Amino acid sequence: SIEGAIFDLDGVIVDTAKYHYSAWKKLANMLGFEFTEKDNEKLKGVSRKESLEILLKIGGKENEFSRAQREELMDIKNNWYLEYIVKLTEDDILPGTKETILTLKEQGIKVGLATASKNAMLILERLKIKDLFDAIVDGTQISRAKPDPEIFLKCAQKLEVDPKKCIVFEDAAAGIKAAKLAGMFAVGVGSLDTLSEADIVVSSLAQLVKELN
Ligand code: G16
Ligand code: MG
Repeated sequence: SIEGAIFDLDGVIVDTAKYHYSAWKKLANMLGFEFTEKDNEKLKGVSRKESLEILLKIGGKENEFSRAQREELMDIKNNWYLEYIVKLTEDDILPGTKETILTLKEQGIKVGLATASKNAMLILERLKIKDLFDAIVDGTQISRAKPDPEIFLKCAQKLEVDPKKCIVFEDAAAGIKAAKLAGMFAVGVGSLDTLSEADIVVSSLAQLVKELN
């Protein structure tokens, strides 16, 4: 039986994925190449550093920048991203999110958040949902990015729940892989094309809530 539920942030609870995409696209254009929505799937759930590496490879510029320049490029992208993030409000919480979390809690299930984002605390403050979680693991607390299972195992540990008794809600292929490697039940939130490794796929948490009622 399930004793813990772990949520991804970007793309599951709030659609910051579109802001990440806009900011990365702007960076690619600044560097002189195109970056499509399809390219962007590869960046979902992946750390900022890894995302830049993937982006540079897409533009054929993987050998062009020093470590210091790469840090600078990541800062530029993050500042563009933050321009969107500071404008977030409670209205940006995706439909079905609170209902899903509260339903789980009513059943005595502990609820955690596992996000690769280093901006997570700012986002949670803007959305005013920090207190909903019994445990939070963000990008500042892990050393290996998804698809490594580290982040989910750490979250289960904080929740004091056996990883095998955890269910994960994820929108990224890398996150589904990480959840499966952690021995958890993986719910893909999005489309079956990109999330075929998940145990089940729902189009959104709102759809999940509808199906449960
Ligand atoms: C999120 C996004 C990724 C992003 C990563 C790092 O992870 O899905 O696309 O690259 O965070 O974000 P930041 O640049 O804010 O540190 P998740 O795990 O919440 O989907
Ligand atoms: Mg995500």
